[in-house]
Amino acid sequence: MTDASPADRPTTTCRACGRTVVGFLDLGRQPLSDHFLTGAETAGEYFFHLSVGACQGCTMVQLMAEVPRERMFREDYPYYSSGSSVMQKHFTDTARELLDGEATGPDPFVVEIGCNDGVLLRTVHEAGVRHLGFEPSGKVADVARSKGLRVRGDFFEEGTAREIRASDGPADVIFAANTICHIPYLDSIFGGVDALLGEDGVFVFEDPYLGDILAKTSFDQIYDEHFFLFSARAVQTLAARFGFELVDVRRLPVHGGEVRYTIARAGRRAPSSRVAELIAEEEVTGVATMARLERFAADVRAVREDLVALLTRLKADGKRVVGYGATAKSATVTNFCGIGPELVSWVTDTTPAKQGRLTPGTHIPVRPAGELTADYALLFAWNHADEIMAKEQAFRRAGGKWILYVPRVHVRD
Ligand code: DWN
Ligand code: SAH
Repeated sequence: MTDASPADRPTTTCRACGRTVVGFLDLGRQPLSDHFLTGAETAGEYFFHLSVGACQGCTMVQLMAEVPRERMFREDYPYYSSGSSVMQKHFTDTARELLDGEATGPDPFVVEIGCNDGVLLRTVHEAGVRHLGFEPSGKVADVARSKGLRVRGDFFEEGTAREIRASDGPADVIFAANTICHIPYLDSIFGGVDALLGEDGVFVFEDPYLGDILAKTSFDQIYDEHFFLFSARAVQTLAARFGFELVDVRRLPVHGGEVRYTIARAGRRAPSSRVAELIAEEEVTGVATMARLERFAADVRAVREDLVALLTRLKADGKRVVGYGATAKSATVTNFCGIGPELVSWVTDTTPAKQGRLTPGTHIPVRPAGELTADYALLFAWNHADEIMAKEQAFRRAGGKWILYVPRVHVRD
């Protein structure tokens, strides 16, 4: 792939501020990252063009094209948040923190956007605190309901938020994990937050952090669902545009590096020093400058070359390589690198909804987790490396080796 000259780069309109977004990385033709297919479905598979750019006004990094939300978040959306024990603990701890620090009034009300299978709200419910989850994906929402949680099966947006304000009153906390970065229609989100949040309430959300993505070359965080790659500076500008203020940031180790943003109505809370510190750090590393982003794009192409070269060599040597974790992220890696079943025999995954199906675009079979019999396992779920390697020690003892591509392609034996 050759670099386009600046004048040739694609542009679009920023979904955060309306100014011009200039593309810096083209990841090509890509499928829906969470659409695991039956054999019969491969013929009519949906594809879109995945490329990413940065706003020349507010610096927000974002996709250059949108996939309609109903194609992604459907009845059979197959990601279940409780599939990782580390994430279960993370969300139990997060819920306790919100309950202790924010939901302290006489009858507090906690709302979650994208509550999925109830991994966080469960703790809120057990504490006897009034709650509501918004979750448009049918089956995962049903799992949350089976835990006794109150879930509205709709997209959170201004209209649905206003209805809840009218029926339930103001929220003390509106929380979202790995969901706000999925939502291009930010005007409607902030309109909804404005309608539903109490005067002294907080809007707290955590998402993959651009600074970590650049530092680790984790380009697999870019896929249809991840519309925005947030930085503190861009989120601060965004919040201000809607009459809110970024009052705290916290770096988190989960999912390869995230930031939790706390937003309040402008002037209601004194911002912590962490906000200015993180933004200053972003200035030093040049997080959203075109020069840094173009360097990232070059790093991404180098990872592709190294990974394909390694897998091709292993195949020539007669080694069996399997994938570990049929992640949404792996759609970007396999489709961008052209990795199909000839290089990776199958992918193992604990999620029943993915098993017996084929990976999006590249059609690698997904098999249930069982005995890991392979020479090499390509760790697509690298963000859960500690949890997975701890339970797969027999694989290593039997001579199996892990292949990782974050932060660069390497083999761990
Ligand atoms: O933002 C998103 C994040 C939170 O979840 C969504 N857009 C979609 C999804 O992304 P992902 O699929 O890349 O997430 P994970 O958490 O990296 O997916 C892990 C996959 O690996 C799941 O399919 C479960 C599986 N797994 C496994 O087979 N054995 C996970 C663990 C921990 C395991 O031990
Ligand atoms: N919060 C969970 C789930 C993240 S996956 C976690 O961190 O693990 C993203 C979730 O957001 C999906 O379950 C999807 O159905 C949901 N979602 C997407 N757009 C939404 C919207 N506008 N309102 C509410 N939920 C939404």
